[in-house]
Amino acid sequence: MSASASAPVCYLKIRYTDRPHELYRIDEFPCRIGRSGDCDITVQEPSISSLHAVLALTPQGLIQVEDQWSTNGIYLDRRRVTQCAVEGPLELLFGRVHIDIALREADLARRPAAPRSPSASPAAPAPSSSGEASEAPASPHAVEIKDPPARPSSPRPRRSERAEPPVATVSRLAGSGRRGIVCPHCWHRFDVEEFLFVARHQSLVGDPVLGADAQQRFLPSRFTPEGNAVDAAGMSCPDMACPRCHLRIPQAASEMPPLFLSIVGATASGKSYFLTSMTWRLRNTLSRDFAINFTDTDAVNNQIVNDFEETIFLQSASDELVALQKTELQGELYNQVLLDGMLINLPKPFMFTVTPSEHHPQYEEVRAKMSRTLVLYDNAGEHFEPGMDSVDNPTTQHLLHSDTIFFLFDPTKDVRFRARLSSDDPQVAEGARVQRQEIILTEMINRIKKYSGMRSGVKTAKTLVIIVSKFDVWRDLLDEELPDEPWQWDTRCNTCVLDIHLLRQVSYQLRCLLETICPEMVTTAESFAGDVLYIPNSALGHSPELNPDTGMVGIRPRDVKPFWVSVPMLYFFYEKGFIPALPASRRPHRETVPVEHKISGDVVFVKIPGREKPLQVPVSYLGCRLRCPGTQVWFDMPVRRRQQRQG
Ligand SMILES: Nc1nc2c(ncn2[C@@H]2O[C@H](COP(=O)(O)OP(=O)(O)OP(=O)(O)O)[C@@H](O)[C@H]2O)c(=O)[nH]1
Ligand SMILES: [Mg+2]
Ligand SMILES: [Zn+2]
Repeated sequence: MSASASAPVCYLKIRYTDRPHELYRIDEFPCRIGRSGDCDITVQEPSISSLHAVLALTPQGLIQVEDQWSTNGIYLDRRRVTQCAVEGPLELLFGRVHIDIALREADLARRPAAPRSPSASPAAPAPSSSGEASEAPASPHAVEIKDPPARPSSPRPRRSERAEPPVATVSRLAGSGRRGIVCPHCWHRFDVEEFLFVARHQSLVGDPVLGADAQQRFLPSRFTPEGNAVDAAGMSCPDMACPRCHLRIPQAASEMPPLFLSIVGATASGKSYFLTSMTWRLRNTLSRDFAINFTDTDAVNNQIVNDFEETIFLQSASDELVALQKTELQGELYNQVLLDGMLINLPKPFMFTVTPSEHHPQYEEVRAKMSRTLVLYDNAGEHFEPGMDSVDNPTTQHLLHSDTIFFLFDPTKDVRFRARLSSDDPQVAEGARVQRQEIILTEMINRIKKYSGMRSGVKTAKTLVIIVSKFDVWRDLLDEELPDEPWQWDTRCNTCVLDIHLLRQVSYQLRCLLETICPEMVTTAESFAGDVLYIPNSALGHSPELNPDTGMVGIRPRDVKPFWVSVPMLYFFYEKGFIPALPASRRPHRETVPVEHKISGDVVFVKIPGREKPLQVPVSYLGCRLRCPGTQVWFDMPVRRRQQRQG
């Protein structure tokens, strides 16, 4: 993609002390800078983290440098910064490497050539705050900076300045070619050789990041024949940890690339019940119906969700009222670590190992692709509220790494839905809590945009699934008979195939319903993602009841009948190519009417006979067979052409 004349551009100079400077012209954002060969700009220097920083665009179009939880940080004027805008020329220190960034190439050429030591006395005034500094390369400040004796003297950088390579344009394919390990706790990206090991000898306790009681973490120099590290007391240590947050990463998670998935929604929208019912169902159906094994990567990490599953599905007193606790804002669901002198709460991820079963029809071909660690996060709804995102509480940063987001929209929290419902569910009772859920969605979008530098007007490549929860309460509003399982056995595959045509058709019906009742949800979702799927869902299949003893709502385990609870995840697996779809030839026969259509941007205008106004259908439904919500006639959408996505 080439930049237009008005597109934001900046220039970046790496002032190495021992080799020629490098100069880059950057017109693609976000631009990743780090030691890893996967970064857009690779800086081969030990003090640089594998992914150290990104240059991102703010929604206002400003270029911003953002630290990516690097170990040695970014310094501006000797102060550690997590982000700073590139408004004028900036002279930064990434670990021990001097990196200058400016909006104009000419501004970089004027920077003082002498390298500075990170331990130097006060640095020159920041160019961004003092125009003169950037104009005066021979300023006293530049002279004042002393090189450590071992460092090369100033002529060398000058030579290298002359030997500078021609300006390179950094171009990058969005999301392509990433390697390395991503920590499921702090999302730090690192190379496999950076893994720390967890000391096992009892005497080796006290860790600077995890506290005095934690076993020490160490970079090993000796290994056992099995590949375990050997700690200072000579013990064999199999457990590995992240070099940044020091939290333990199960071995399977280090071997199988992660698939991050975020569950988002307002408080009490049903996220925890959904997660619990979904994982329980997946354990039971995936192997039987789709030849996929779905197991805990590590029982310790998944203990909370396992306990939840037991509460609802393995309860001995199945007639007693039980309830899952509300997701806490702090406490046992979070790991507290000391990073950069700050106590930070990181949400505990749930990790599942997904592998094809040996009887999978294409076992050999798909084994590598399908062996993945599914990493899920269950936040408290409050974490998604505006203003709840902070440096010391980066609890929703997984959003950046997830390529699919499940957003739970709860109709019982919407007054307009409530007005159409006649249910005795306590959640729709007069006075029960209501919430504007598009604000949560907007905040989520803003966070993703802010941290990833997504340009305004560009849609994300992430898939957004709007899960409309508590279907048991609003079932009558959807004019559609739904089968319990939208998948069928396929004798050729010897597994089930997902009825993707039904899912798209139901998604369209549901979209029409939401567009009528709460159009802002549809507009907000579709302004962010080109691929939005709407799925009805009920984690419980029936309403909770008020427990007179506690005054809280609870459920009786024997009544729980989840509905379509595994469907969003099956769709996710289908999108990843893990499970097959029902062939179009096996769709049920429908009498369709011929329609005229016109594609305009991301909308298809479909002229239906007997309807005055054309239907406006998103292009993501190209190739689908849909039912017109008003006339109830079936029609075929034009066939999908290649669509461009970005983000
Ligand atoms: N009718 C009905 N109610 C449900 C269903 N699933 C969950 N609920 C109710 O929704 C309420 C909130 O569910 P949670 O899963 O705790 O909500 P949450 O989104 O995790 O909330 P936070 O943890 O506060 O963010 C509970 O009182 C449940 O009884 C469902 O399928 N149908
Ligand atoms: Mg919860
Ligand atoms: Zn980490």
